[in-house]
Amino acid sequence: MSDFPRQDELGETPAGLGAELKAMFGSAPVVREDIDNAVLSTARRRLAHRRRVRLAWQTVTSTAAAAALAMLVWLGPWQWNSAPAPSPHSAMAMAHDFNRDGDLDIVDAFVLARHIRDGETPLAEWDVNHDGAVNSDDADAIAMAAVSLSPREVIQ
Ligand SMILES: [Ca+2]
Ligand SMILES: [Ca+2]
Repeated sequence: MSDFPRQDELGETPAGLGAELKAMFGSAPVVREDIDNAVLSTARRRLAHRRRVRLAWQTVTSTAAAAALAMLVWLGPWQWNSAPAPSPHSAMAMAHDFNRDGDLDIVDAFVLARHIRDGETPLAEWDVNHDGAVNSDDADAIAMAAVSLSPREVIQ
């Protein structure tokens, strides 16, 4: 808000004010038409330049906002679904995950085979094929399940 009153707020100038101002300061200077036009032309060029810069800036910011939105939409499903899909082996891993890495794979067969080879006291979960004995057949069952597309069919 300007500190100066608007023209419509000033009302009429007091009588004789114009004549007194003219007496004090003389007549308003006469500006040659070519100088007036040059000033006006320069002002218009500068205003047009500001409008172009503002329009370019608006275009850049709008494009950036649209790109950010598109990126958000594009990346959104990956962000929201970033948890890996459980492998068919991971559900069985709890029972036969001998190396405790959260998955059933060939390493578990190797770990079990090493326990058996070393003559360690067998645990109940080592009897993978449920035949009542812990031997290389159990390690083989884990290996078969690890490479099977349907590990539940290999290990019951
Ligand atoms: Ca494992
Ligand atoms: Ca067995």
